Amino acid sequence: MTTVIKNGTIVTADLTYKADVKIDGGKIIEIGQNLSGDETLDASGCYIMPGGIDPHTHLEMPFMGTYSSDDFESGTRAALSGGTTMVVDFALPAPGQSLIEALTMWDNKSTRANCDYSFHMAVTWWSEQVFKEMETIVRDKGINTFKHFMAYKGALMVDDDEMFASFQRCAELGALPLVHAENGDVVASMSAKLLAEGNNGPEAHAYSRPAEVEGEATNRAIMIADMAGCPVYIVHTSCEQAHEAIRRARAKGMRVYGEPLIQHLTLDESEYSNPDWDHAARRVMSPPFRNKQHQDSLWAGLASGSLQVVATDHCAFTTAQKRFGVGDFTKIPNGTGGLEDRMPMLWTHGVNTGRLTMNEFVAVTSTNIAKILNIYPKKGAILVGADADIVVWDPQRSKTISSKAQQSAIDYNVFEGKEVTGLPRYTLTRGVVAIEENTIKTREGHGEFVRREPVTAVSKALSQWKDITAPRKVTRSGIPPSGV
Ligand code: DUC
Ligand code: ZN
Ligand code: ZN
Ligand code: ZN
Repeated sequence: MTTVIKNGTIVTADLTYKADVKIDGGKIIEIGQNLSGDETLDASGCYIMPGGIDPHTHLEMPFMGTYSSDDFESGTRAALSGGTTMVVDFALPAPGQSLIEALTMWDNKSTRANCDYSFHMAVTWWSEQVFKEMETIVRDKGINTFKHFMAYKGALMVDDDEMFASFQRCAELGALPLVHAENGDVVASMSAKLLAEGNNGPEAHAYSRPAEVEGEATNRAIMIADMAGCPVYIVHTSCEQAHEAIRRARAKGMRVYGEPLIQHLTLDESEYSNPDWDHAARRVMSPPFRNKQHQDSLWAGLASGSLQVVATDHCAFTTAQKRFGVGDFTKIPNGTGGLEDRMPMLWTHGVNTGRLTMNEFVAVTSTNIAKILNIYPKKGAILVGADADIVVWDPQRSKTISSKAQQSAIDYNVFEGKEVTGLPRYTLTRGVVAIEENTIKTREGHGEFVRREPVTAVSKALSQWKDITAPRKVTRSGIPPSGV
């Protein structure tokens, strides 16, 4: 059976033009004028764009004594409802646990996905076993990214020697390291001090993680990647200090990528001074929301290309879960939702305000990350042969965001009450209509795992320390001056 999307305007990362799109067997088979097929979807007044890819989600993740509340079913339903057709989730081994074993756990959870998905593998500890398993993960399991936490001391955090070893292994395997860049030692020390001084509310979470701890760790991760000779991807870049480190490295010729979240772009630190404890705690995430100067820096980075991807770090906890931290902000589960709202919020605050062009919108929500993850043009493209992961975007459709109408399983929404203009008319996952305006037609289990092959063209280090594995022996001639 063929489907034709008619009367719309195709918008990709580099082109805008009027054409119909014909789909068969889950793929785009033709792009042209006056196409016909067995089924027609009307895109009059709409843009036909590659479905969004959210490269940063935590679905049903064990974390801080509980599990994040959206699983692969509700999470991917929320994604599709907002125009996102692929998610990349983090498989997280507990320290000491086999990477392969952790991946099996994530494989089992993901069978419920409504849209396609992939995984990043986290390196939360270091050993000969991890070194060996990384190769299996890349070669056999089709995963080309490894995540490192520089924060969450005593839990997920790796220190610099472990990170350096893992980055070198990534360079050998053609894998891309990802980094949660916050100085975990400083955060732990500041958290303890704040608590001891009686600052136990959610606002103290933000005080314990200022922009400096993120800037410092971002610089450190970039320098270590340079020594290891690999590119590096900084997740949830939230502040000017981190953005500045990324800009500087890119200007020097390094492959360094930065990923702001829709939350940091559109919500600011004043959320934490809300007198309602629940309101503030629901917005506790790491890094925390920042002030307007930081937000302006992130928007500028997306426009100029120094930051490449907008994600969500979707990690949703209910109010009841957030209340684990009453009396001690360090026990508030870190995380916010955003999967359903990323695309409408970015369109409203980016495209509708003139901060982003439509083509830049497609680049930062889909195409750039497809290229970085080495799945372009299967994903992230409107091209013959690409997967028909498509959003038919109606720039006139509006709504007020409300937890009452959301797909996410939690009982609130951090964007509650925000007006958005620009929403999907249709979302298609491999050619199947999953969303038709307000009608949800998602199919549990429709989602497939997307393999990602290693990238052979890894960055060559710019650092002076060119050959790390075999440092040159210093040979000297002559006799040292007497007395030395
Ligand atoms: N930050 C969060 O807020 N939640 C999940 C993990 C993270 O790094
Ligand atoms: Zn160590
Ligand atoms: Zn993180
Ligand atoms: Zn995360």
